[in-house]
Amino acid sequence: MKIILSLIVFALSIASVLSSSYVNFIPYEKGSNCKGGNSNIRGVGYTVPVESCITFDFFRNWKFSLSSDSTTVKYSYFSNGTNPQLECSEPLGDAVSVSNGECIESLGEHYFDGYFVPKKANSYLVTISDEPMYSEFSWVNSFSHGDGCSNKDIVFASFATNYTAIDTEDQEVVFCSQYKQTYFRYCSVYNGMPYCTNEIFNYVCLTEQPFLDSSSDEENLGNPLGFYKTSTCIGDL
Ligand SMILES: *[C@@H]1O[C@H](CO)[C@@H](O)[C@H](O)[C@H]1NC(C)=O
Ligand SMILES: CC(=O)N[C@H]1CO[C@H](CO)[C@@H](O)[C@@H]1O
Repeated sequence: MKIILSLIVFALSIASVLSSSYVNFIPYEKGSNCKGGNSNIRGVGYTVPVESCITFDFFRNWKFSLSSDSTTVKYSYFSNGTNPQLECSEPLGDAVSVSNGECIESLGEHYFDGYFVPKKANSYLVTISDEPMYSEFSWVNSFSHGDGCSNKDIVFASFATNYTAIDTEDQEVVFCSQYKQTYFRYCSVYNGMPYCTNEIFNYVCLTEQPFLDSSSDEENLGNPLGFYKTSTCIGDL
């Protein structure tokens, strides 16, 4: 009975997330003031449904909420110390407020996707939309919920424009081939000789742990309702 009840609650919390809008952070070259069109769109961006509590790792959590006139989104950072859980009740620090069409110089102290931090800082054009928005010709790493992996079911996405350098010890860039496949290119030094390797990095609709608003009961259910991850290239390459 308890399981059935929490399944219902879980389904409801998903339904409320899916009906909401998205806030998108489109990455621009630092100093461009988010102007200059496609040639200044560069780096790592993010798309999140508003009215959601999200996490990648259950350590660093964010909550997003939309103003009643749908022009502003506030987000706060939450952390439960070393205890992994999805929890958005006591924010650390002040909420950040961003408006549709605004160009912001940083996301605040923390990146939403700690696994994928760009080497170079970006400015971000904030947009609020009914569907997730990505820059064209980007690699998109999206998490969705539902049957299959529809664009409408996305509960979080990070994306990167072609040849974005990632902040790791190795020289690492992500790029899209002409066949729309994602690659990571690693460059390093071996026996004094520099060398690079390309590794394909495509995932289509893989099962993934749920990571949106849920009680600990729901977390314990694992993945009963179909959360998926897709990493792929988009745009007319
Ligand atoms: C991405 O960049 C790489 C390296 O410069 C290039 O070979 C490739 O064609 C680019 N992909 C697209 C879709 O432009
Ligand atoms: C450090 C910290 O605040 N830990 C809390 C995380 O959440 C659990 C469950 O609510 C609490 O018991 C911990 O005290």
